Amino acid sequence: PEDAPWWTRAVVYQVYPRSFADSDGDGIGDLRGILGRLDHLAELGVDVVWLSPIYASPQDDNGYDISDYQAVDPMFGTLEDLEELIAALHDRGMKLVMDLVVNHTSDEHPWFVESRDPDSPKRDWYWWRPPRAGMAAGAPGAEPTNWRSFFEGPAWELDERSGEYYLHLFSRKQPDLNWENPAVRDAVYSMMRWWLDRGVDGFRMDVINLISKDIALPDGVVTDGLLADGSASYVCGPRIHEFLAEMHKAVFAGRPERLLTVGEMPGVTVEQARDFTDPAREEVDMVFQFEHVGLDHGPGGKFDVRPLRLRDLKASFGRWQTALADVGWNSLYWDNHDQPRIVSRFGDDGRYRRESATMLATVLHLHRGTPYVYQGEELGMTNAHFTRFDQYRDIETLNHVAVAKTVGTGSDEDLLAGIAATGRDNARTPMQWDGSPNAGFTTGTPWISVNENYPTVNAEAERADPGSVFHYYRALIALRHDDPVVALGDFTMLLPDHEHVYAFTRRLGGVTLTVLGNFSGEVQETGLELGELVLGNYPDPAGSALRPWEARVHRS
Ligand code: ISL
Repeated sequence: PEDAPWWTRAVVYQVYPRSFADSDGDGIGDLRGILGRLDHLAELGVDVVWLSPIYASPQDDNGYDISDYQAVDPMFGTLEDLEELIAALHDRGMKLVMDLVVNHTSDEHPWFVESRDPDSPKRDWYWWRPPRAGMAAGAPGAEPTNWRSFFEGPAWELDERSGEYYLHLFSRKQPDLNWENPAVRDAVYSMMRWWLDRGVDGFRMDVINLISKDIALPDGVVTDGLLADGSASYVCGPRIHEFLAEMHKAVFAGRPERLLTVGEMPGVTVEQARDFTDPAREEVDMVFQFEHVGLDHGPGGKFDVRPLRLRDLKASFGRWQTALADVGWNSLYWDNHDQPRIVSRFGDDGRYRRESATMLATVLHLHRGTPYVYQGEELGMTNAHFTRFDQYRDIETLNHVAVAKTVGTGSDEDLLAGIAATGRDNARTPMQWDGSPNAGFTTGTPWISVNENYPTVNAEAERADPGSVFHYYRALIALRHDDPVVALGDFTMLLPDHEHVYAFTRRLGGVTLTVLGNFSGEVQETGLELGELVLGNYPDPAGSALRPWEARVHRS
């Protein structure tokens, strides 16, 4: 246990800068806003801050479209502000992990601007292709492949200048870089070294398992309409392990012990994740997988929501715990800037908001892996509960609405219900600091509405209340720091078929922790023999039955 990497005992906190704290009243969060709120992070006890993109960007996808990797967007501040933030975090014993978005750039990045010229040496830095054989550029279906973009419509955009198309798996303002070209890879690695030399402590790598494409660019199988899922050609593509191993050698070799790397990997399987995180292969420390956040998606995709079946969640998490037990490492998350709020999603954000938020936290944090807390999760912040289309800002949501309205099936009511349940803006409403106007987030007009529940759900109120979600998160984080069983114990699932109770043990050196979570608003009998209570979300201890949304950790 002593020689286990430091991040087995660490908890990471994600800051989405646009929505965290605004220091200058323009309605958008910024770096000086974060600097003013470091006491909150220190009090919570987190070890690492992961900062979503603050680089120069046209903000088509809130900064995940970068036009200069080595500049801070003026909207967020200056490079000096960032250096001050790094130093201030280090002074308090915390690390800073930056977002690395290198599957694509902005179409306004100088590399892409140059690449539009067919004769430029940068032409091959992106995926340029002529129209489909025998078809005129711009004709319906003339795109080089039939792939659908993640944000609706074809994954190819025609550029009139050359009459060729470029690939964009996300928005048309996010052209995909061509990782086949060694000059692209070198440019990325040297940019990464530049940041490490400035003191950053690692990277969260955006959709990093999409960087290697099948160069034959085959069509996908069409299921409806004209477009197809092309993911077989780019999810964990042919050279992905080679590229990540090469990156590790070029960027991290010789200095990895203080660093943390986490690869965001939609569609990654548990077998692949084990390889990616096998320390002997030197690729990444851990990955974000997506299985558990797809369990409530219906046949119509993420906006077609159905209730979670707890057995599916247990089967999924259980499989990941087992597969990465001896080799590799899990990351653990409920929320981030792309997911709805967990207390609204799998809990009860009304009567049992406090109980269900803390139960969900207990179950997640007691697994083996590195937990990630997304800003506001530690307050039990809820979904936005928007009721009108004009309240939404996210490109994925807005494109989905536009397509649904064109297709014209389904009512506005159903459409609004879908985006209210799973839209990404649920996680992007401003951080709720106190009960003052705009929740203390800004003195100006926030770029997206503040959740109406801020007078009761806010950091100031929760700091003053020992029974709050905030203080419960503090206790959970401290438990991981102090108890080697939480960090490194073996995992065994209990009651896998129980429909409402999540139960498991962690074991190390003769100590057993038993973790219980009631995923319902009714009393549930477990029939389990339990030891001394270490942590629980009800003030008074009870017997073997679990009260509504109760969570407990017992030691024996
Ligand atoms: O948000 C999603 C659910 O529909 C995913 O498809 C998401 O786009 C995917 O997880 C990749 O996310 C990352 O890359 C995107 C960016 O929009 C997300 O915010 C980022 O986390 C493109 O850079």
